[in-house]
Amino acid sequence: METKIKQFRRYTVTSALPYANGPIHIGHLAGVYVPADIYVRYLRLKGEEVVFIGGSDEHGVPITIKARQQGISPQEVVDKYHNIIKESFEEFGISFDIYSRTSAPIHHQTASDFFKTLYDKGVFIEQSSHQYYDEEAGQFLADRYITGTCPHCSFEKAYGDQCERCGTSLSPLDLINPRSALSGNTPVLRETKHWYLPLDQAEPWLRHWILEEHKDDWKTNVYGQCKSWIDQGLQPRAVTRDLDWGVKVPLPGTEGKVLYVWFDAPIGYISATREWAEARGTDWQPWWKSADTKMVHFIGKDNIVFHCIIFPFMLRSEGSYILPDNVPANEFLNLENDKISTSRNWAVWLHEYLHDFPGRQDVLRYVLTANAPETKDSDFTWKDFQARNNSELLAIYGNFVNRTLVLTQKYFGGVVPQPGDLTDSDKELLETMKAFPERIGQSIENYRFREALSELMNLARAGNKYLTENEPWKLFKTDPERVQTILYVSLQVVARLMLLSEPFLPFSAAKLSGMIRLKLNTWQDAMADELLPAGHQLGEPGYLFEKIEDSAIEAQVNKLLETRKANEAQATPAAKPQKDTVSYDDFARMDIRTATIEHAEAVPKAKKLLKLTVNTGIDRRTIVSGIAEHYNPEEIIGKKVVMLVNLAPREIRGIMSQGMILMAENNEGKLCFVSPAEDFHPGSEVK
Ligand code: B3M
Ligand code: ZN
Repeated sequence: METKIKQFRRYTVTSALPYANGPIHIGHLAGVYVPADIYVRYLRLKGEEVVFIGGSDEHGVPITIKARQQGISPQEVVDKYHNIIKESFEEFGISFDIYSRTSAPIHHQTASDFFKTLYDKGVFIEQSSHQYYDEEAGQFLADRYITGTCPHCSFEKAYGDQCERCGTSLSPLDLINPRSALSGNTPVLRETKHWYLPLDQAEPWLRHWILEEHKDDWKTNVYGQCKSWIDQGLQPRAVTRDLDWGVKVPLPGTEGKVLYVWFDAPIGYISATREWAEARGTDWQPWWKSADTKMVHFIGKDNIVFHCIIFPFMLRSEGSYILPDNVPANEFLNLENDKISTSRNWAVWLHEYLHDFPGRQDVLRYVLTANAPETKDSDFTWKDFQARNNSELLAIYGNFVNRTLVLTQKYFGGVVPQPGDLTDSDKELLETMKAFPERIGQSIENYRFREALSELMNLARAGNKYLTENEPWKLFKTDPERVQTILYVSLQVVARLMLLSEPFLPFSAAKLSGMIRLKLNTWQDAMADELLPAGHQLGEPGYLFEKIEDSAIEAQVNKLLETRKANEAQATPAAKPQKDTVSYDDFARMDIRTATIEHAEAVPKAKKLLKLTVNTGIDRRTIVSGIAEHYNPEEIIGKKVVMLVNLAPREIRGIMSQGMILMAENNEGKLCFVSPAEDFHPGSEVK
């Protein structure tokens, strides 16, 4: 629970800057942009001063790699995606005050100045070290320019900064068998100088600031991740790279060096605020430097360390900045029970959604909020999307509003009727309805958007139930006065729903505002007794939501099935063509037997080899096998295998190898034993 000891005068709300190397998908929306947008729309309605910052993150190695693959410049890559992203956010109603980009000159200036200030204050550790260099490409290999085998899980395509299979954060020197992503060559080590942020020195302060001061108001998933980072012990982190795409290091003699993308990107929030303030002719500094400003960073869980530890440490080291009050990071959204993945095209892309479901922004906003990964990963399915539209938005909210407006039109020409005496059920609804603004507001302020939305739906549900129980359509002939009261009461609920929906369903709220001819005012207005006075002329009733048919859902599900098929086809490599025919006699000359591995050990100085003792049923013999990168000696002792026993003996690394074990490659390129399905004794012939 947030304890309100502090009074804030303004809010600086940031949302993670998406990399401009691909479009936005529903995972980004559910994790970051929809909750951030609900939060700022609510604050604005409350009359708070808010700036909502967004922008594209246009530096970093993935962008330069994409440019190289496509044979275009990094600038062309980011121009393309920045525009797609910006437009789709706009159309989706993410109400940024500014959507900037880190290739903007004002950002280069701001980031460069920030670095220089820390440098002048002596914050950095300057250190030369050996880093991988590709001699053919003439380039140092930072982050994703280098791949190799993960030392933790043996995944062969781990990156220099992270293994995508086990998630471990890596440094290039950790990789086994490093390879340049540029040439495929084995890189060499070369000396280079870099600047490091001494995060190790931040530990006592972080323990106090996060683990004590924010113990109760930061989300448990965020707090837990921070605690585990701090407990593991923080290391100095290089904040520069040998690359030519990024913000140049502003020091003499540093040609070919830029700021690390994770150093410059969060400064992008500051640059964007400056750009926004300058355009309005106001001062940006209160938004970042006044103690009465509340700063909130909306991010996904993979960005926690950068926003809770590294960026705050940078801000604090600089000295004149405030720190975030909260970092309400979300977990991940899956799609149809599978991890969203750009490279596998397993995603619902925002620009495609907007194309396939025109005018249905609010449905997606609703589903992503109702099912938001707030405390744990959650799953988006098209079936659930359809059900939530048809049986919640349409059947509860839409139905209530529509029935109320249509009946008022029909019976009273669309004029709010004069109520008569109120029954207990009228009073009860009018009373309960007044508690909703406070309740929904509290949930939003505590970053519990799912809860807030479900409260909003409870109000719609209460209205719907009231209407169903009072059945004005049956009463009109006999008791039109009672109907006046019922519709008057229902209309008060409709107006309140309109106001309170704005943060969640801004398009529907605007539509409804037109239908009842009531402007969106402030959140506080929703607490008034009467929003639509008797005599007020309403507009034309219409539909807020429409049914989503099975065919629309099937089309989306089929699209995903196609993707899955394409991925599977790619994952199954085409088999090599068949070799020349051999005679039966040729085959019969090969003596293939079952055997058992009885002993295994590494061969000194040979990374790929294991020395095995196998029981062939005929004898016990030594075999040198090239499987050390696929199996540990301990795990294969006792293994039953198939082998060619009459292969001519051969000396390998001074060891006589007598035979060959048959292996096959699995889908991930791992060599695996070919073992008979049934149990057998050593020496049985394979025929
Ligand atoms: N571009 C990473 C991401 O999209 C990064 C966020 C930067 S926020 C300053 O996950
Ligand atoms: Zn790994």
